[in-house]
Amino acid sequence: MRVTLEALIFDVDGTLADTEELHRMAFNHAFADAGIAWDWSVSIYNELLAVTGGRERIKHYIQDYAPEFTIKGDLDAKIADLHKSKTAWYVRLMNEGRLGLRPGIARLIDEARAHGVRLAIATTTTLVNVEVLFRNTLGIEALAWFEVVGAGDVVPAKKPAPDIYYYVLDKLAINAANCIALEDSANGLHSALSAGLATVITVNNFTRTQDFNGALLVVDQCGEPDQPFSVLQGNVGKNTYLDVPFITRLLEGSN
Ligand code: XBP
Ligand code: MG
Repeated sequence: MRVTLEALIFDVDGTLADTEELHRMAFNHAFADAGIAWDWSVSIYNELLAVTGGRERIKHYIQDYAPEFTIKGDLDAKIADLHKSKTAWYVRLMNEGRLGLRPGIARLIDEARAHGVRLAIATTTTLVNVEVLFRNTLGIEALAWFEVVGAGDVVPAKKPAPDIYYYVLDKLAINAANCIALEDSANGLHSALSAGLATVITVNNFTRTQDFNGALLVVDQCGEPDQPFSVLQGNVGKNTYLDVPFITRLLEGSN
C-alpha cells in the first residue's frame, strides 16, 4: 500500500525537551513544601518513570517504596494536592528558562509546516506543562501549529496504553499508516505501536537502556546538519539527522 507522511505526532517529555530532571526537582520541592521527607534521587526517579503520570507515579511510590506512609483523610485527594503543588513548581522552574527544545526539534517542526505535514502532540503530562514548555521555547502561539494536543487526563489510560494516540488519530481523522510518532521511552513506544503507529525514538539519559524492539529507528537525538545523531538501532543509510524527507523514506520503507 502506498503511504505518504501526512502527520508527525510528538511526545513531549524527553522528546520535545529533556524535561524529566525538572519534573524530578518539582516533585521533590512539592514533597518538601508538604513536610514529607521523600527525596526522589535520579536513580529512584529512573525506576519510578516506569509509571507514567505524576499522580500515578506518587501512588506507585507510596505502594512500593513508602508503604508506611499514612495520612488522615482521603489518600487520592492528598496525592492530587501534592501533584498540583508539583505542577506549580514545574511551571516555576520552567519559567526560570532552564530548558530549551532538544536538537533538531524546532527545525523538524518548521520543515513539517513547510512540507504541509500536519502536527500533533500525544503526551502523558498535563496541558499546563505543555503550555509552559511552549511559552519558554517556541512561544505559546506556536502551540496552534499543532492541530491536536492530546495531554494527560483527556483519556482514561495513560501510556503504555494506546489511548492517547487513538485520541489524537481520531481528532486528526487520519490513517495511522500515514503518520510517524516521535517518542523517547519504552512506554511511549508501546503506546504508539499499539495504536498502529510507526515510531522513531530519540533516547535520553533516563531511557537510553530501555527496550525499543519494534521501533523504526532509535537515535540519541534528531540531530542537525552540523550535529549528526548517533544510531542505536535501525538503518539510516547516509542520513545523519532526522528531516522530513528522511522520515518519509523511513515510513515508506516500513510498509
Ligand atoms: C512523561 C510522563 C509524565 C511526566 C511528569 O510524559 O510520564 O508523567 O513524567 O508529568 P510523556 P506529570 O513522555 O508522555 O510526555 O507530573 O504532569 O504527569
Ligand atoms: Mg516521553
